[in-house]
Amino acid sequence: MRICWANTENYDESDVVILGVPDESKSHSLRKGTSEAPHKIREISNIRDTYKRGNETSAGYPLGGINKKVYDYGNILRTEVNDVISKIVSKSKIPITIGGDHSISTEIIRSISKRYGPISLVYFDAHPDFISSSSGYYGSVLHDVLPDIDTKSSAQIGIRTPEQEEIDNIKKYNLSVITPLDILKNGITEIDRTILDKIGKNTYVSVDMDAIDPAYAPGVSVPVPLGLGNLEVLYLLKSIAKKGIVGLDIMEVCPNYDIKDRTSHLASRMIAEVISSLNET
Ligand SMILES: [Mn+2]
Repeated sequence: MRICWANTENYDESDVVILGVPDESKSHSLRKGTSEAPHKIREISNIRDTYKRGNETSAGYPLGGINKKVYDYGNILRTEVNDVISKIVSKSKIPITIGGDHSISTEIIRSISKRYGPISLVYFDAHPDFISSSSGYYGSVLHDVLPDIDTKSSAQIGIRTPEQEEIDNIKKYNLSVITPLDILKNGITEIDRTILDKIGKNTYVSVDMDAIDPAYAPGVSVPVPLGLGNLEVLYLLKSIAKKGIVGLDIMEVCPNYDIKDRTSHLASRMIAEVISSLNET
């Protein structure tokens, strides 16, 4: 099943390529099931983000519509990530990857940096994923991609439950961190300006859905209260997309723990809104 935002069957003419990586082998979470997310998000998009009249089906687009050509590549294995992402970015197409556990982002970012050099990383997450005493899993993404990112022009957003080791690494590498309380205090427009001023030409955005408050996104593998509002995340995502991105991922949706599929539905609409904002790039 294709995501409802796909509007071409011709890979070569596509601007945006959606792909799923249904793999959670590098997760340590007690809550299993993120490998179900690529299927569930596509399914929900076809049920709740489309309207049917007789035999006609049409998608409920974001205001502004979608002018880019969107191709759904289907699902791939973790071991295929490097080859497939390299192929997509070699033609300057924008990959939008649905996980799976967050360590899949490590492999995507490595492939993307081979094409563009060290990238600006905007990392939405409740957790810094900056463990360095262990590697190659969903808690060590930041440390694992250090050679592939430009830390000066990168930022983490939504952080609220760092371990001491991660606090030390954030300081050591001078990584910018924006907490939910920073957004409450300074307002979304000022935070937006700060992020746009910081990021460089080649920006990759990684979204762990647990960045968002569990009230909006209960279906994640490691929920943490006191998170970002759904519209705060959306505002920043659309703004960054408008400036230009080299790729996006949406990770850690865990359908088994969701409430009436609201997290999958939110993920589907976030993908549509980001693609819509690319109209201006
Ligand atoms: Mn994460």
